[in-house]
This record gives sequence, C-alpha cells and structure tokens, in this order.
Amino acid sequence: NDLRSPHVALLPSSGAGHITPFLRLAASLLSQNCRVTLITSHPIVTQAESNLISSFLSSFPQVTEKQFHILPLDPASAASSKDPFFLQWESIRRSLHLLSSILSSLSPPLDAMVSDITLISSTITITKPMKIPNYVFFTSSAKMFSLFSYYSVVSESLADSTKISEIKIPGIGAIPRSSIPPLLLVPESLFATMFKSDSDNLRQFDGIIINTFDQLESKTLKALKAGEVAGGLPPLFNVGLIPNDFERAEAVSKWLDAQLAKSVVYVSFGSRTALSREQIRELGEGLVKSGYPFVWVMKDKAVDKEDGEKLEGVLGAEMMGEVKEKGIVVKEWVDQVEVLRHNSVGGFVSHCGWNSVVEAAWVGVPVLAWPLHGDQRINGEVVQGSGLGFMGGNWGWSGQVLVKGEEIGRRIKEMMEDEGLRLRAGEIRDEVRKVVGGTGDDGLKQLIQKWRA
Ligand code: BUP
Repeated sequence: NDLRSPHVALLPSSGAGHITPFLRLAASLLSQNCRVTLITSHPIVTQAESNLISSFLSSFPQVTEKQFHILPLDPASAASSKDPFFLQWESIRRSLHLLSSILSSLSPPLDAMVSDITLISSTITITKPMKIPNYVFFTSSAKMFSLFSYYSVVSESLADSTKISEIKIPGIGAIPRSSIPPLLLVPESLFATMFKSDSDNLRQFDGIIINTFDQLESKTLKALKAGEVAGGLPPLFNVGLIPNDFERAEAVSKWLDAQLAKSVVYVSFGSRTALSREQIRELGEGLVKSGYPFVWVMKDKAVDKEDGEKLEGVLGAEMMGEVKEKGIVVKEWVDQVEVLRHNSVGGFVSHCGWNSVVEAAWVGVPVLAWPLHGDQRINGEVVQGSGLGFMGGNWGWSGQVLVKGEEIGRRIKEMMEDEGLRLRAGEIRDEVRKVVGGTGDDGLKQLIQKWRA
C-alpha cells in the first residue's frame, strides 16, 4: 500500500553541523508524506541550534517534538575533552537508557529510528530489544564514511607512524596519514575507541544514510554500494538534502546587492571552530590583501552564547579600520546558503565542514579549502577531487601552523581569478540539480519505499 505514511523518529546529536542535515532530512521526509517525530536533547548547547529547531517546528507544526532531558556531564568524561560539542554527545550517549519510555509511548509505532552517527552504539542497545528498525545518519562525506567503516581493520597499526604513512582503502584508494583526524592516530583516545566500536556495530543496523551527491563522490559511492570497502555492511542510501525555508536568517543582502557580480569572497569556518586571535588577524590581512570585497563570519569562541567580545577587541583598531573599508565582518549567525547563492559571491573560503561543502556544490560556488579539524581534510580532498575547489596548502591542523596573510591573500586571488574553476563549480551545480530535490532523489525514494513495505 503505497499511501501508508511511515512513522520515523529522528535523533540528532549536537552542533549546527548535525542538527541542520537532520532537519533537512525531516523536511524531505515530510514532503514525501512521512510522519516525523523529532527527539531534541536538552539543554541545547548553542543559540544557533535552538533557533534552528524552533524555526523548523513552527514551519512544520505536524511534527511531534519529544524533548529528551539529558543527564549532567559525568566528571570523568569532562576530563576527556575540552570540546563542548563532544562533551554533549557524551552526555547524550550516557542518557540514552532514558529514551525507551519516550519511544514506547509513540503512536503509531515506529517504522524506523534514524540516529546521528555520534550516538549509534548507545541507541541500538535501546531500540534493538524494542524491534525498531535502525538507521545511521552519517553527517559527513561518503569518503569519511569509507574510513569509518574500514577503521577497525587498521586502527592498531595506525599508532605507529613508521608502519603506516597512508591507509589504502579497498575500492577508494589511499588516504594519507596527514589527512586522518588526529585523534584517530591515538588508539587509546576516547574518540578512537568509540570510532572503532561504532564501526564494528554498523553491521547491526538496517541501513546507512549519507547526505552527498554523486557529482562529488561517484567513485566512492559506487565502491561502498558494491561492498568493496568493508564486508557485511547494511545498504547505503545517499540522499541529497537541500536547504529549506525554515533556515532563513540575516543574509547581508543589501550590502551584497551593491557589489559587482562574482566579486565577493565569503569566509566561514563553521559553527564550532574559533581561530586563534593571531590567526584571525592574519586572515584579516589576507582578505584585505586579496583586493576582493568579503563577507567574513568570525568566531572568537566555539559556543556562540560565550562569544561576547566586540569585533574591535578581536581585530584591533587598526585592522578594524582596514577591514571595514573592504568588507563586512559578522559575529552573528548569517544565512550561509542565502549568502552563497547571491550573484555577487564568487568564492568560499571554507573549513570544509561537510554541510558547507554540500551547500557550495548546491549553489555552484568555488571553494578554497582550509580544513582545521577532524573529518575536514578528507572532505577537502573530496572538494579537490571533484573539481569544486582546491586545498589552500599544507596549512596543518588548527593551531599547529600560523598561515600568513600574504599567502592567504594569494590563494584567495587564485580562487577568484580561476575561470575554469568557476565553470566546473557551475557544472557541478547544474548536474546536481538535474537529480536532487524531493521526488527525483533515488536514495530518499528507496528509503521511504523500504519503510512503507
Ligand atoms: Br557559522 C554559520 N550560518 O553563520 P558544517 C553556519 N551556518 O548558516 P560545522 C550558517 O551551519 P561539523 C552561520 O550553512 C552549515 O549548514 C552552514 O555545518 C550553517 O560545519 C552549518 O559546514 C555548519 O558542517 O559542523 O559547523 O563545523 O563540524 O559538524 O561539520
């Protein structure tokens, strides 16, 4: 019966980079006549996440929200990391035994539970005995997923740099040691231990959902779907999730309207990465030296609620003057997709958080990749491999190297002046738009058909 509406519960973890794709998935499922229950974990870490969730819920009143009140952070975990998002994931994981009463109260019963990749091993211990079909939403690239699914094979040997300078993943190729998220090179770290056991646990799931486009990662998707990377994995559904109206926010449109076509550089390092003061000033210098106008989203603290310092305090009075003449610097949340799709924007300096890469492909804007943490260098390789952009240089992980303004300026110019790159980014956008967007999306269709069956 094709008209049955499957009931799906979505369990995102924390950070805009995780919440946003979950809400986009929810919007796509609703447009295909699914029932959606959204489980929101409280307290919420950032204002940006609260705003996104509220706006989503008021745009889609048919969604059931279940608020999940998590336990306070365990002091032992607090010692394991300084990253507020990582700590929140840990608290959610520790609280998940409290989820069963929420899940059993849902009516009609669930056809599927979709959990964020950072929560999967804890979720499944609750949902498996309840016989709820379980799906993983992997919120990064398919290439990063190939490393994730293959990780348990190589984790031990990775610790010794003399043994392994790259990982050769069957069907994918080599990932150099320098691109591997640094914590994965420390096998006893909490992150590496989790990564390994989650990777093993994948086989207990009914399916894996990845938000990516064939136009970015066709070879990787093919290898994964053919089972070349790791044996026994559940089916993979690649869904191309697109931005939605509930995300609308300030987009500095008036200022952008006054700029020449394709002349503006947009700069953002995502919702959870603050550069050092020193690096912020070098970046300011680089932007001024590039000669192009810019919109720069500046983060001085990882969590927006704690980001109280005025721009002038961060940049210093002199640089503030220079920067203000050439561009716009914002410390508030901007509507990134709306900025990127403005006709005057011609390039994106990005940390390559996966959502940013997907958005750049969706609007066809070239990317200068400056990965800083975790999966971002692997995502940067996808950017470079697909022709959407290129890597800035051997700029190290965040905080390891001070990238000088001179070099940043030069690389920005290179991006803005490369006609071939602009054409390729436009082609990627055109190809993506032929297949993605609601009903044309095969991955999403197959997923919903499976839930309806
Ligand atoms: Br900052 C900022 N406006 O001002 P990523 C971010 N975003 O719309 P991250 C805005 O947040 P992870 C802003 O468009 C994207 O959808 C942006 O996700 C949006 O990076 C999202 O790009 C950020 O994946 O998350 O935040 O570093 O590390 O989980 O990838």
